[in-house]
Amino acid sequence: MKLYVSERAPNPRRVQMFIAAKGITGITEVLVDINAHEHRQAEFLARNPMARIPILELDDGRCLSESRAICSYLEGLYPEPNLMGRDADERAFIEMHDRHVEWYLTLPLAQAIRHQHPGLAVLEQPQFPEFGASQQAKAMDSVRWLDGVLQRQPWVAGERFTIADITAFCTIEFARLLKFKPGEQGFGALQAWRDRVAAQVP
Ligand SMILES: N[C@@H](CCC(=O)N[C@@H](CS)C(=O)NCC(=O)O)C(=O)O
Repeated sequence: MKLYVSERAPNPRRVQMFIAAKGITGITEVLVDINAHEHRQAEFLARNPMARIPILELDDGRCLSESRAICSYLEGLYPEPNLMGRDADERAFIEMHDRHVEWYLTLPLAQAIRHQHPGLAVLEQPQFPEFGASQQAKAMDSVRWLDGVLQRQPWVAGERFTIADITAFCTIEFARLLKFKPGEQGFGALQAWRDRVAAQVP
């Protein structure tokens, strides 16, 4: 299998961390230069018409995009260590936590960066800085929420490390582009959790 990734991009990083956490080997990484718009060329669009990375190209040539779908596929192929839930109950609750992070933290934060950071102008045109600032405020509400969650429990979805921690970690790391460091902004539980995740997964 081949995984199409790009340097410093948070969504491919989610899948790369998932692969590392599972100890999966043998997937070849293909580097895509999104700043040079390689992902908007016909060859790439044939693999994902949405022009987004990551993509997992299967050995039969089919291409799977969307980070969570790729993770679900890999979880099925490599069940251990389990990162997405062992039964219907656990699967549903882990998915809920993962989606809370993705929709209420990752998405506004990504918009904040895409619309405010000069380095993202090559991908996001036109940029609307005011919209970006409004999204940053929403993302900060979710940061407060997540810090509260992590004051009560060790991991985002509860008592063990799951895909929800990977999604949240990649998001918090991406927020460095806005000079966000949880510990320096009073989010001690979030910082301690971030350091534990960093120590656990390459
Ligand atoms: N929902 C998608 C989002 C993928 C995505 O937005 N990837 C970014 C890189 S992190 C991308 O391909 N950006 C290219 C662009 O904005 O043109 C997923 O979960 O994989």
